Amino acid sequence: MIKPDGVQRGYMGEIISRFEKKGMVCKGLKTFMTPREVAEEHYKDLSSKPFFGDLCDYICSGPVVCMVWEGPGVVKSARLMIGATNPLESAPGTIRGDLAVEVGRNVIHGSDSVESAEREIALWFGGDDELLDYEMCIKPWVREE
Ligand code: IDP
Ligand code: MG
Repeated sequence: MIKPDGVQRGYMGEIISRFEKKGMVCKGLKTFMTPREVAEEHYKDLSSKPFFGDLCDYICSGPVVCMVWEGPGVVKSARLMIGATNPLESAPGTIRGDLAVEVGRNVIHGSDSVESAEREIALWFGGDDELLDYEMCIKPWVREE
């Protein structure tokens, strides 16, 4: 998910392009103004942290872009492309390493496990009618199988 700072800074195209170029397939994408309850549910594991309130304010402060990307090992691969939580520790070449300087303005969220991805897709998307089932015509040039 591209966070509100990523949208406001004009990085939608840049970020989407990185996943496209990698060879991942976009199975869902939408802009969304996040209701407070959705932000709190999304980050419920962090509800005891001192920054929880500011984090939910941040996520609700403007439109986000929710995305579902498919590919081999996509959760781990996307997390590597996104970089460390603190952009000052994210490697150059990663999204956060290249585009951000503060942990509270780190431009993108990525699911940290397949289970989290399933939970988050169910939370942010309104069911299967918002997700696509298709193949890219370039698939044989990206995937060996
Ligand atoms: P992640 O986004 O890399 O998975 P998490 O630990 O799950 O990192 O934290 C979720 C989000 O909460 C981070 O992306 C960041 O925006 C925010 N956050 C995490 N740690 C801090 C902190 O120490 N101060 C302020 N915000 C934080
Ligand atoms: Mg996380």
